Amino acid sequence: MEQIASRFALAGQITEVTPVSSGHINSTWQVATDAGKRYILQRINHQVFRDVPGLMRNIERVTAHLRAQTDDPRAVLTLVPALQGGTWVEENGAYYRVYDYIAGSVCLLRAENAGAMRASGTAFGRFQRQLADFPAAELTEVIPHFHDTPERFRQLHEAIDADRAGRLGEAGAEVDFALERERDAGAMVAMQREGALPTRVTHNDTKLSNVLLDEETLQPLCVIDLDTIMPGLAGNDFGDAIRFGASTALEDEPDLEKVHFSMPFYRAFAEGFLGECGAALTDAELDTLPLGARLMTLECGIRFLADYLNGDTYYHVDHPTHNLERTRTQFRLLAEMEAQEAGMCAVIRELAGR
Ligand code: GN1
Ligand code: MG
Repeated sequence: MEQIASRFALAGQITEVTPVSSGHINSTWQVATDAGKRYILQRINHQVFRDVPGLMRNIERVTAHLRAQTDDPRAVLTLVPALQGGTWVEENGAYYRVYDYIAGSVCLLRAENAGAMRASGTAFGRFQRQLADFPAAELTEVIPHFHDTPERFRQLHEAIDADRAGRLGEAGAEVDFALERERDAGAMVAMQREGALPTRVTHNDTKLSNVLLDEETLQPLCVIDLDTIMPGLAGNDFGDAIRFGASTALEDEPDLEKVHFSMPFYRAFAEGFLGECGAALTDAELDTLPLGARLMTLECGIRFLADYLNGDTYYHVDHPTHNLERTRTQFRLLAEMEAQEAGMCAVIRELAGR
């Protein structure tokens, strides 16, 4: 890894490269140099991200646009140029890039209080607002049909029919839960197709853990994990953040008794998010925010489930039932959201004041 890192314009000589275990797709290392600098080195999963130049171009353009709107060096990720030019290097068919490490920052895997969710809402709402004038159509669609829930159901059906890992018997209840919800899963994409929802620049992986907070004040610094920036729907960014952050437990908590949808966390995220970008959203978009939360939770659950049935070919797993446990937390959350739908809608109406 040291050899790869040395192909980037780092300050000083590399003293240490340590793996960072986070993320389900890419691989990450922290690099330190004798100039007292730290960097984040990542290997981009090329099986998942087929068009690395297009992906990197999206990140270059979006970070430049954000950079022009702030004086705070910690408010935007900064790509480190490769020595040969460009912002990534290829070696033996693998692709790598380096970011400056953002000092004095933390990211949270779980919201311990509403303040963390409010900060995350502020960060993603600000991201949305600051990119409102960016031409979304000029971005590469890095993963086509990424949040196309009916397409995700098609992939689930394929996984069920093939039963490649022979696990279908272990997942009967989860498969039933998913299929009961297939009929309504196309609501967002249908609205998008009909032109009822504007296409925005979206992040598409708005987990709490994809926001860096100042380690002292816990105020939001910047949004990270920019790989899935694409044209998309605001309701999906809102929804994916709720799916992950408005849970009382980790995404892979095996004890379902600990997993609950938290209305206070939901409300806190909505306060932060709408406080930043609420005025820019259309009435139709505001109406889809609670729906986005349900659909993103359903979609993420069926993606974990399909990967479980396929034998864990997509997400990193630590043990054989990891994807099944992830599926179960998502479906538990979704069931609770369904029961509290009216309350979720009322919060948005109240905060948006429309
Ligand atoms: C993946 O790699 P990571 O953890 O940032 C996935 C997201 C899922 C998420 C679930 C490209 O993101 O779509 O919502 O896991 N990213 C991709 O935690 O598939
Ligand atoms: Mg991601």
